[in-house]
Amino acid sequence: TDIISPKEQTVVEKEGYLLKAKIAEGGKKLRKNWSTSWIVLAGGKIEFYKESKQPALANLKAGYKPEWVDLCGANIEWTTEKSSRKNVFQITTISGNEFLLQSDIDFIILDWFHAIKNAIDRLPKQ
Ligand code: I3P
Repeated sequence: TDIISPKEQTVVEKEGYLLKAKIAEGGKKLRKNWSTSWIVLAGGKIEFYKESKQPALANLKAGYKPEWVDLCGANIEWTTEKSSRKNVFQITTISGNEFLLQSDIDFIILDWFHAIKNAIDRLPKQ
């Protein structure tokens, strides 16, 4: 169709499945709940979709808004303390939201770490 979401006009730098757990909101600790998420890195932010991109696009037409993270001023670091899983890194936003992302596959999580770190480093710091 000719229907193009404004979102789709930003360049998608990377997308794919990772395990995600949000562990804090506005600095307040949340109960950890890992789930598979379709993750889209684009336009200085990360969007988290519950399903694959196709159902997600159908959702967009219905006005579905994915959860998203503003990477401006965010911090990214590997952590071995916040999970018993391997290959976990944490993203902390300026607003005090904390997310863990994980993949058992080394090159997948490494690619994601570097893509997100590069995106953060290209953005203004505040
Ligand atoms: C949590 C669940 C998580 C685990 C977390 C548990 O239990 O098992 O998978 O995190 O460990 O508390 P529940 O489902 O009862 O909330 P990891 O898989 O990342 O280790 P934690 O409390 O040490 O964070």
